[in-house]
Amino acid sequence: MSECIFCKIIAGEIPSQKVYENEYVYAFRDISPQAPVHILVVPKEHVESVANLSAENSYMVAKCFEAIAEVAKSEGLVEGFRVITNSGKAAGQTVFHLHFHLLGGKIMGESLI
Ligand code: DGP
Repeated sequence: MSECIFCKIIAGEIPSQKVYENEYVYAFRDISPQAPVHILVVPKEHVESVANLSAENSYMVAKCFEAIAEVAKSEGLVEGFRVITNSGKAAGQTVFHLHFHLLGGKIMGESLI
């Protein structure tokens, strides 16, 4: 059985506040929100981070971004939103299953792009 927290969330072994799901993608509210809307969008297939993407598995990034566009709309983020992914410890990645932070519901500063 996988020891990955996000694999367990996707499998329903750890509870989460699901906001979206399809064949490829699962999206749920971050446990420690950094903005009024803070949703994690993750591919169902386990890959550690952007550093582990290749021509074989990069389709999952497109699937995640298609989901992000839908979720941003359903969350009412019409004024804009930010998408962040951390790749590796030095970037602040703490869960080693590729994920995109969808942040919105407040005016974002210009720091850190
Ligand atoms: P990162 O630092 O980019 O690896 O982000 C990991 C995020 O995952 C962090 O914002 C907190 C969130 N997180 C960690 N464990 C859980 C959990 O069990 N449930 C939920 N909903 N979020 C979690």
